[in-house]
Amino acid sequence: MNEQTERLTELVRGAARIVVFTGAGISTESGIPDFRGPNGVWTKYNPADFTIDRFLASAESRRRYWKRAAESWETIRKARPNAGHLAVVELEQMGRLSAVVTQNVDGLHQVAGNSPEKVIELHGNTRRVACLACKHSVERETFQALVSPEGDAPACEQCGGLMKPATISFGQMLDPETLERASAETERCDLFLVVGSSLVVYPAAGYPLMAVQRGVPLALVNLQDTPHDTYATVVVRAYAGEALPGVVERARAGTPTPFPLAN
Ligand code: CNA
Repeated sequence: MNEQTERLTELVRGAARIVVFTGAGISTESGIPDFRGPNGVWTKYNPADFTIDRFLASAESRRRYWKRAAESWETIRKARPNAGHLAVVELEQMGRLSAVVTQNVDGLHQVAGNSPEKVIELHGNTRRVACLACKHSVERETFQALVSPEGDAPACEQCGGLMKPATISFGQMLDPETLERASAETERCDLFLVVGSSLVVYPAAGYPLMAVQRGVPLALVNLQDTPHDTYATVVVRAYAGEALPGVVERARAGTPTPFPLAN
């Protein structure tokens, strides 16, 4: 264990209300590519093809969207949680996790075993498909099977509207209630732990800064530099799945019993 990992262990040991804030980096070890890492999605695709305007533009652009979506869905549905996700579950079992605030849409925190009510999904969840007009939603697994190989997707069975994976595309509004829940958890946490995020996508990247403004320690576990590194109490430059399990284990070993939370 290096010095930074030791410091992170101490912070976890001394915290009772941890917010774990995750990005695509926590899921790369499960085989889901991130956006901005060296093998990220943006090395192959143009972000402009992923905007809501592009989706709404024409039947042809929606066919292209669904053809690409079929590929990424295959990766996500087969992915299993990795040691990083499991370490976050262990934090919950220790009674120290207030919330997971995630930018991820893969649902792997819940698959790993975190309680669904602890997971705040800022950018939605791709395991469901929802109508853009009436919000009626169905399981992605069932819906994807109805999309033709050419990318023609069925309309909403309730109102005939356009169906799209229940994620926030670029240019789409984030859900105010979800943002509010993430703010409330950030306001009451005593450690803000970022795992696998480039911290360049806003408003999400504003939460760690909100914690810093309150004087709460900010810890980062990330392979690359981020714009928030200078505000962090600890920066661990490592694979999440390699660093986190040891940190959580050692924090647990050094603590007699979890103290009660004022939930
Ligand atoms: P990003 O911008 O792609 O950044 C990922 C960061 O994680 C990079 O700085 C990497 O260096 C770092 N990283 C990669 N692998 C690891 C690892 N194993 N351990 C530690 N660090 C690692 O992703 P962000 O989440 O910051 O960007 C926000 C976007 C990406 C959100 O809108 C997400 O919805 C979107 N996204 C989500 C997924 C998913 O759900 N798994 C996948 C790809 C993109």
